Order: sequence, then structure tokens, then C-alpha cells
Amino acid sequence: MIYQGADYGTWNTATHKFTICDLENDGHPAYIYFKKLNGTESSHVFDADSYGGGCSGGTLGAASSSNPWNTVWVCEQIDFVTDPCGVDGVTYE
Ligand SMILES: [Ca+2]
Ligand SMILES: [Ca+2]
Repeated sequence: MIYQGADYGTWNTATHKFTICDLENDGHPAYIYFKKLNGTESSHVFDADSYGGGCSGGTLGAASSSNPWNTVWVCEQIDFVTDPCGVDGVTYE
């Protein structure tokens, strides 16, 4: 689990499946994104129905062993300010 406030995401390093769950009814949608070792980002995936309902998620595309997905962030989108994210994300070896 990776938290940003009460919002959280999950990431399975074996299957590359992930989820994003917005648990704060604050008008700020939560999203998750990933970076590869070389800095390439995935697109930001939002919890589609925001607060309440279910979580959103998907499966990341395959990455080569020399350039794996190695960092994941959970953030929330706030207009006109820098989006706060979980502390430095979580980095995998
Ligand atoms: Ca929210
Ligand atoms: Ca939701």
C-alpha cells in the first residue's frame, strides 16, 4: 500500500497490476503513476469515480529487465498548486 493522506494505491511487482483508491471526499481526485528506471513515466491513472464507489486500476505494460518500472507515486490533483504525493513514492530495486 502506498498512501497519500487517506488515499492509497497498490502495486503488484509480479503481475504489474495496480489500483488507485480515493478515500478523501475533498474534491481532489487521486491518481497513481509510475516511472521506469530511465525516467519514462506512465500516464496518470485516476480513481474514475473519485471519492466513494470502487477503486480504479489496470495493468502496466511490460518493461525490459534493463529498464524496469521501479517507482510508483500516489498523488492527488489540486488546482493551481503542486500536487501533493506520497513521500518520495516507493522505489523498487
Ligand atoms: Ca479526494
Ligand atoms: Ca472511487
